[in-house]
Amino acid sequence: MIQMILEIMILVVAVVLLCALLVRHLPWKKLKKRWKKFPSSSRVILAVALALLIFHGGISRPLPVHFALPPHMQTFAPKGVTAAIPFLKVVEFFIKSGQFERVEDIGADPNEVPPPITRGKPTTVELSVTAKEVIGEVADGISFNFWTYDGAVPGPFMRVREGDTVELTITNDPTSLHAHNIDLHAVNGPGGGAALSSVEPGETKTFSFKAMAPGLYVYHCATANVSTHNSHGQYGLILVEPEEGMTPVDKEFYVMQGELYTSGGLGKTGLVTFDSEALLDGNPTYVTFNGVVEDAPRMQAEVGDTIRMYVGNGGTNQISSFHVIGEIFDTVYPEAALSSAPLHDVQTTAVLPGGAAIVEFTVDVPGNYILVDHALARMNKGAWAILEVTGEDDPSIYSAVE
Ligand SMILES: [Cu+2]
Repeated sequence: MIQMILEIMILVVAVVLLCALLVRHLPWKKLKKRWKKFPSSSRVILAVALALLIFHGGISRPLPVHFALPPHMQTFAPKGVTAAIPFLKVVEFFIKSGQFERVEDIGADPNEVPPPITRGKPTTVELSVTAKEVIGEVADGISFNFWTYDGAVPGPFMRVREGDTVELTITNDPTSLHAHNIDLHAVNGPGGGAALSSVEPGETKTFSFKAMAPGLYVYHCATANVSTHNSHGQYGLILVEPEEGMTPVDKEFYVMQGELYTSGGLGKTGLVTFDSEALLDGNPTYVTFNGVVEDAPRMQAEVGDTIRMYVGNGGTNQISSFHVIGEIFDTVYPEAALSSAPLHDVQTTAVLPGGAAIVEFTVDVPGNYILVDHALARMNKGAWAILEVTGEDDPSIYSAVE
């Protein structure tokens, strides 16, 4: 957006200078005399020709493409809402940018998984989230205005049991500039909750739904333009445990892939702005696990640990080819379908935008295991995270040969 404003300013200055030059040097009196010598019919033809030329240019391409799109963007989403942030909201953001909370670590902690549910019957569970627009760093020195649930990307991991009634309260923080809501894929009902949960800044609403089917489900903001809200960081996972519960493991982790679309390209430092064209092109600047390019391992385990990863894809556009370098998944629940038969001995599993998978494996050898989207160029955009494993070596499984 800043780039666009600068370009318009440069254009205006250039036009003013050009006009000044014309006023100063063109022989206006001579031109006026010659114009009068034109027959009136020729004058009309010339005027119409010039008007057509200008008008045609105005319709087909009024401005160079790279800054023509956002302010005049036309897209075909419901109600014609475009992917660009409304201009007045952008201005409001820069006026009020001091009021946004600066979050030190915007990336959700992959260890923050609520404990397994031990009760044997359904109940009513009260959950709450706060939609909050904050400023955080996707990588060192690269800040972005994230739109979040509870100030982190992804939002909090929710855990309920099949048959539970969930009463979900959503508050939109008073500092927000935009309305938000929540659409949970675990909901049966129009909008997945979005229709009942749309909150203006400062507003709170509660709705309830019955968790009817076990599985691991994505939730996200579904306020128009949906992909704009989604790609600012508003997504998370809710686990609906089956009646019999999840089999016990030593470690559970919460990992969610997501995309960020920013102007100025990969590595541009400072407060970078949202790039709606890149979003529509499906070409993210950053692809991350849990919101940020990792600067230190966030997951630890011991040799022999059984590990379960709840893996989601907040999107907006790309399918994740989820793989852990140096491991084979003992068990995978494709598409997180807990009622279906799992797969065994899997190398890479697809995690669709707005979808999830559950993978389980045992770590046999110490060292660093890198989680990736195996569309490996995305590693250069940040799509990796490290599981650090300590413990006894086992040369019978993995060793150098002298
Ligand atoms: Cu939103």
